[in-house]
Amino acid sequence: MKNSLIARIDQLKEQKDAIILAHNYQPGEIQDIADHVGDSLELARISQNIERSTIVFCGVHFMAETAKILNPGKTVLLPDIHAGCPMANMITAEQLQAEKIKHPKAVVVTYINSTAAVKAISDVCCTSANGVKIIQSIDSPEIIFDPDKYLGAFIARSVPEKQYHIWNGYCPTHMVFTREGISALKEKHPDAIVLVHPECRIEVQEIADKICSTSQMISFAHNHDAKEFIICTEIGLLHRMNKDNPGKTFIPGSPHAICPN
Ligand code: CIZ
Repeated sequence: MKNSLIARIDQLKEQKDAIILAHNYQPGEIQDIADHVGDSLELARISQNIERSTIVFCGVHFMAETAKILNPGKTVLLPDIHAGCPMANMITAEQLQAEKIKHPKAVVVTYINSTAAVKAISDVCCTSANGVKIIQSIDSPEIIFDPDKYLGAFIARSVPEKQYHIWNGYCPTHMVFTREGISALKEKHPDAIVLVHPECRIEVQEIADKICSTSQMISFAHNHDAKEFIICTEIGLLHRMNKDNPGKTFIPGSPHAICPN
């Protein structure tokens, strides 16, 4: 049954001149049928070099929207139109406009987990993989960062010479990781390296061995000698980590870290 479904998907891809992109947070079986798997920055870059006329984007709304912004001439399909990102909906363009009026000299840096309307009135857009570099490249001493307060806090700690106005948004899925939960796992697996996504609470960031985006977690774990890793991000990422690293063990920081969207 599964094999015939996969064959049918492959056939449809040819017929419709389509390619499938899947985010690192997708379930394993979706990652396995995708032509490319990656984080939002990698997939945005890949989307610009695609020869096919249709992109099927297995991710949440803002990711497919980004692919469409970068490829206005292509058809971008989001298989589930209700796959939104709760964090992206935590700030509206009107709210950001009001923030800009309050801090007229600040440069607005918006996390890619945001709507196109919010991006349109921002100065720069960043991802969790390049947020620190983006802020370091900005001359202005004053930054409005939105919508994620935890990524904002991580960036502010990494580039402390600037003054920040950080929006109060967050990712509900990353809230399931707690200091107690990770400490208990660390007791069971004392040699494990703790990799924490910057969307996690500050108390969890504080006990990380390394704070990094999904793509950075993948390369860090691949290149590190350790055999065990505790992974604090959406559970879909473990599929790729397990596949790429036979002989290493990846322990979810919480079994509940499943994005409902
Ligand atoms: O940039 C992305 O794709 C997101 C949402 C997280 C990450 O760290 O990859």
